[in-house]
Amino acid sequence: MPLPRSLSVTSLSGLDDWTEEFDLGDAVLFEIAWEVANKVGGIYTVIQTKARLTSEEWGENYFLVGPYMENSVRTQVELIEPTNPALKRTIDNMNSSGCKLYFGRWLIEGSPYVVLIDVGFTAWSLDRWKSELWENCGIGVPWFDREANDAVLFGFLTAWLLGEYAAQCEEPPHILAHFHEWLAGLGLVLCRQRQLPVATIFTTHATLLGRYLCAGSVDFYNNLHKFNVDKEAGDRQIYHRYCLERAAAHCAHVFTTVSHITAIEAEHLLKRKPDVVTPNGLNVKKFSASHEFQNLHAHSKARIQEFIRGHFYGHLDFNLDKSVFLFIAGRYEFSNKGADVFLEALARLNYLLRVNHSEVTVIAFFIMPARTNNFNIETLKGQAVRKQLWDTAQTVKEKFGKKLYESLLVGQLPDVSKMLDKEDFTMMKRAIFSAQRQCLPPICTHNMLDDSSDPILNCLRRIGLFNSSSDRVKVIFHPEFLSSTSPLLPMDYEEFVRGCHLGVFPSYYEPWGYTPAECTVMGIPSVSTNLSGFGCFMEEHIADPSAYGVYILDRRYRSVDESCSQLTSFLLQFCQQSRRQRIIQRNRTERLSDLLDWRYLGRYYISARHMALAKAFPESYYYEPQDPSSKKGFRYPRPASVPPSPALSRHSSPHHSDDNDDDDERYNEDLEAEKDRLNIRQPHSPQYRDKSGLT
Ligand code: G6P
Ligand code: 1S3
Repeated sequence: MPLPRSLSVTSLSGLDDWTEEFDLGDAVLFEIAWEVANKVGGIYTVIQTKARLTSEEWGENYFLVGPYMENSVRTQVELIEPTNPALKRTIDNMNSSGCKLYFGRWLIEGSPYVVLIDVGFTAWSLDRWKSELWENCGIGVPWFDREANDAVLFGFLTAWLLGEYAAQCEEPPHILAHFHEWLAGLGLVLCRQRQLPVATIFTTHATLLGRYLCAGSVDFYNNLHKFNVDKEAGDRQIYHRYCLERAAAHCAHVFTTVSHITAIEAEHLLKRKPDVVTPNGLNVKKFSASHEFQNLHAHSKARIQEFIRGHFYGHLDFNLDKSVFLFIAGRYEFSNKGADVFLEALARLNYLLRVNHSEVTVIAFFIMPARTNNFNIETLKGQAVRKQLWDTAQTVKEKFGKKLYESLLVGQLPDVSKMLDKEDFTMMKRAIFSAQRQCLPPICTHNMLDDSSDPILNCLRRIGLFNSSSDRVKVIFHPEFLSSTSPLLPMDYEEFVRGCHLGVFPSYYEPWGYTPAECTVMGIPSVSTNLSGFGCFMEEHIADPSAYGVYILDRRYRSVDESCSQLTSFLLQFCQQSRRQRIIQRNRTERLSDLLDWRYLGRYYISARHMALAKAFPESYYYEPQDPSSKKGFRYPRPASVPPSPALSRHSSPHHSDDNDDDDERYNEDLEAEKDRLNIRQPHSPQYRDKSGLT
């Protein structure tokens, strides 16, 4: 008996309502990806963050399917007996036929069920399955491509699982299978070729050819319609992978991708226009007090400042309180992720800050994993020296405090000149001497294996950013993902992001881009581009993105040099903001988080599933496409209060300077920010203008 489960999404803080009347009936959803309980990249984040919402919608009828990876399973999955009788019979049958499948609960929010397949266990079938693939689909996979071999095994095993499940059901089932990315795509192709009763969705998170072409020196977006796709794939020795990807896109009942820009790319490179664009969301956590995220920023920033004190020991000739922390993070794809443009803009910013005698120091972090053999000595020494200075100060402070206390006890004001003895001075001098340094503070925190050919280091050598005293822009390259157990910078990624001022992600190839989205939900401004899915999405939904701390760099219609100038201009504007302006801007940024919440963006997945079920099972499901003109499309208005522009800033009280730090000022700042949040003020000034004259 079908369950009358109707899905609808209610309004979030004024975002548009949406209801899709849709009875799931007895449908069962399998979501299949190589990154289920297996962290490789962005697809893991999609599946992991979406799990709570999808579990709420599908309950006991939701199963994630991924590869069995022993290490991840040990820490993330609780293995249990399957609860669904048909699935239990399916797994038992497959396991008694030479496969190894595990069933469990993935220990993340929503605790979804997972079926994990040990593909290596069935490697004995690889040759047979490859020849079947060749005979039935004309796709030949070479022996040396290990990833493609895994894709073949995973594909045949998932198709087997779905076919067996269908056979084990007592009533004709309504199975919906959602496959992510080419590595999982073959299962979909086989479901269609075997005519299984399965509604299929294929989501591509990046096209293979797009990623390869962009990494080369190709003017990708202006030539999308011109590429000879077969030749390009053949030239890069990925023709078989490309065939698997293209076959999955064409066989799917519903084809989706993560952004409009990747939809255009898919149309040209995979030759099918996506039916639905499914933007990536996040699991947004709201604090009970809205200013809590500002406190977290201050707390994490203090921890980064401590690290900086150690890293720059002997060269701390800049004001840490007037320092701005920028960062780029992600997979180390130098030009695809825009590290090249960021470095060039930093060099220009350094020049502008120097000639303007700015008091601001910029510290730019590069968090991109590369091949290393551990931390370097100089970096570790920096933290040890800082610790020693701290301990010395604590010892002296204690002695001083004790003498002061004793003097007060006998009713005397202390003679301050006698509070410290010779020994104390000797100890302090020794500490100061040990904190002298003959070399410049290091750029890189680790020993790089490919130091001489590393693109970031080579670019820094060329542009001459060496952390010298006269530089207003300092650089720290941390070629490893962050971890709270690191002896150097013991912070996890989220804590680190919260403590920074601006994330800079000037990507050239970025189908979505989680890094700026994560910044936004934490209330940290970021730079993205109009070639990233995230940047385009925000441009579409916000009237004046930069006022909300979402700077969108034009990498589509400008040359690289022009984009570098525009980025320099953004960075300079950002550096010219007062603390109050940064606080206001962070409040605005954080206000956008509802837009990136799965509770809002999950609607596109619901539509795609509904559409697929209606296509595969027209007798049971009906999908009526919505009239596009009836969708108003939500847009955040331009903020009504004073924009966070340096030129237009006002003092919160007549006697304070912009960067005054005392508590009154902070209170005023927060009050101003709160007024701004509640839109109490009247419209005050025209749109934020670029004053730097750089663009
Ligand atoms: C948060 C805190 C404030 C602090 C500020 C520093 O807003 O609540 O107390 O003054 O961060 O901001 P900044 O942009 O200078 O790091
Ligand atoms: C891809 O991961 P990437 O960093 O290789 O998928 C992500 C999730 O959809 C997406 O955010 C990213 O842009 C893609 O590039």
